[in-house]
Amino acid sequence: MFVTQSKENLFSQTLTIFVIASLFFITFAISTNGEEIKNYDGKRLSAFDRSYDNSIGGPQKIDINKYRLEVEGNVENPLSLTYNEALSLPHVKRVITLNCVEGWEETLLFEGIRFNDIFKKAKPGDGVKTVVFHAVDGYTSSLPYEFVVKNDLMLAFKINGRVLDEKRGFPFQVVAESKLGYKWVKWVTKIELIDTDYKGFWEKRGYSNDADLK
Ligand SMILES: Nc1nc2c(c(=O)[nH]1)N[C@H]1C(S)=C(S)[C@@H](COP(=O)(O)O)O[C@H]1N2
Ligand SMILES: [Mo]
Repeated sequence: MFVTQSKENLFSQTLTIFVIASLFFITFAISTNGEEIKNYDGKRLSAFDRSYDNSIGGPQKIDINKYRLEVEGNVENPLSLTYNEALSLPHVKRVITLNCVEGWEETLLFEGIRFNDIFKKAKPGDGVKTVVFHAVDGYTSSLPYEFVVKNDLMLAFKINGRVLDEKRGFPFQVVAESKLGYKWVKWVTKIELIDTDYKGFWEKRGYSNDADLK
């Protein structure tokens, strides 16, 4: 009976309960992937979860074990990186605002890898003019190579401290800082470097290929 237990027994019981509770807590913290960051650098961030979705095919499921980030086109060293290989590149964090042509905007803390680090590995050839992004839903868009290099753009894998999900573009979203939302390709599978201009999904349908914010 409990009342007749020795002090040692009580102590080991308490310790066992404490250890089990801690394990539960750690498992929970890992599975929820940490608390969402709500404020950063004195800036109030928009929410990670939203009800609306304006992507051409809706949320996309990607099997991360089969996933490869391909880098090809006019490059000396074509790449086919696993998720972990891509994440082994240095990480950067920035608060950036996305503006959609529909009129809404959101300010989020993006964490990602730098295109310049990817390019360093792939070794683009002379004459590369455009970076084309291909996505799992068949969507494409592009940015001028010089623009990506000079602005040190990133390919994000986290928003507000949380790993991207099926809606947010897991595993990677292009963070096309200072360009309209349709350049921010989600569910990226391939980065293609070409020597010509390119028109993506919305650009072919009449949206400006510059996509500069007005
Ligand atoms: N693969 C893919 N990426 C996409 C789209 C899409 O339909 N498919 N829509 C674009 C448009 S129009 C906008 S405004 C942004 C929205 O990104 P968000 O989910 O980060 O707000 O995603 C862009 N990236
Ligand atoms: Mo958009």
